Amino acid sequence: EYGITRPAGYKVSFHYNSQVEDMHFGKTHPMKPWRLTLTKHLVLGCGLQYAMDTFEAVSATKEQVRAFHDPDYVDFLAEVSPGTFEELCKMPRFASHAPPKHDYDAVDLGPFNLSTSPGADCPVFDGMSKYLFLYTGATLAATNQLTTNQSDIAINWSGGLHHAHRAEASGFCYINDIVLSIVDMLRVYPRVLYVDIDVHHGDGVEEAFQRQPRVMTLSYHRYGPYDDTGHKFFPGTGDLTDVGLKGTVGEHFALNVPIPSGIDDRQYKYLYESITGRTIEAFKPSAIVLQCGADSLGGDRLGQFNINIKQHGECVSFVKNMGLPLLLLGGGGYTARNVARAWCHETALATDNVLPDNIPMDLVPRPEAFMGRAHGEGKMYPAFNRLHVNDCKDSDLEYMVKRLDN
Ligand code: TV1
Ligand code: CA
Ligand code: ZN
Repeated sequence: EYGITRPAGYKVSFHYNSQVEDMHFGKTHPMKPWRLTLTKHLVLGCGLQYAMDTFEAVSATKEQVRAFHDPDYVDFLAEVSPGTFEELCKMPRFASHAPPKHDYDAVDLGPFNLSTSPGADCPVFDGMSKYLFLYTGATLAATNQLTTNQSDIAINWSGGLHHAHRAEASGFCYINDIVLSIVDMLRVYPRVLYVDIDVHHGDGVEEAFQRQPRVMTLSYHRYGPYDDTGHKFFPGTGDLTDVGLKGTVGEHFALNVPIPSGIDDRQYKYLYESITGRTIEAFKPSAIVLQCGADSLGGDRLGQFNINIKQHGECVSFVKNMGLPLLLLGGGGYTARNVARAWCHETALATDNVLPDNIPMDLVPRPEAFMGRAHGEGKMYPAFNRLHVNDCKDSDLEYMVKRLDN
């Protein structure tokens, strides 16, 4: 309908299973799987399915998940539900994974950082096992398309859960599908570059490969105090000095770009293109995995950057232009309509299509709108749509590029 065509000379595959959409982390939890429904409808509404091979994902197996995760953790994830949680917690082999209890803790945490308390980052919810093994299955199918040369770019917007550890859920992430994908890629590719544009630090992926010189991890993220509470922006790691595990062969195969709040398109482009460009030159990856977390967009409910969809998409185009096998994954993204617009636009970029203008690229209200002028009537934007004050100094960004350039 919009003149969508298949890309010339290369193949793109799209991996998804609609069953992930029906899940609820909890009433007020910011992670909304239905953002994937919006994304799917926008992708299909634009006709992008005609530009790629679409695959219905099947669940990963426990054995596949054990390629990175602890076997007890995998069994727990496969069996847990709100109804079985308490009983499982009492079983000795799971109870041994419980954290020490403090009565000042805001939420009760069970084994593996899982919880049924309402405010938990990683709640146990109905259908959780299905959800976890499905998004992982989609990432592994996408990976298989690349490693068998059946696709040049493979996409799974339901994946990209970068905080999960070997035996611990963290920050809305339970199974680290990214680590599982890269472990599988290492069978066929000599070197894999992981780039992470989610507003949070890709700590789980970095940690998993901290001793592995064949995997370079590069994360751009908000870093520093969250606000005036003194708390650090989650997860609080990923400083400039964090370059992989010292004294191992993995040292210097991790890079971190800690960024203050409010970074704009121009500044982000400068950082991203100079640092990613030089990293690719130096590391010479055989394949690239890009975690496209959409919480780095302006107006995100949790994020604190001011970048627009156009620049977010240019991060995708930049690595795509390297012409290497490319895995595109989702991740964070908490203002659902913007997540869908960004990932649909990036599906179009991956397939060399241009979308009609009625998918807005500018999410961030202009400063004058924020001041209540441009939109007349003195109307204020709702709190979650407010621009963040830009604390990024160009001179500091230049300093970071120089420091990382070695
Ligand atoms: C339940 C209900 C959980 C409301 C969590 C925001 C909630 C948050 C909630 C929340 C929230 C975080 C912390 C918790 C430090 C921890 C997918 C002990 C309104 C990849 C994960 C952010 C980001 C975790 C994941 C963070 C990703 N922020 N309301 N929780 N405390 N956790 O700060 O990188 O995007 O916020
Ligand atoms: Ca990041
Ligand atoms: Zn995030």
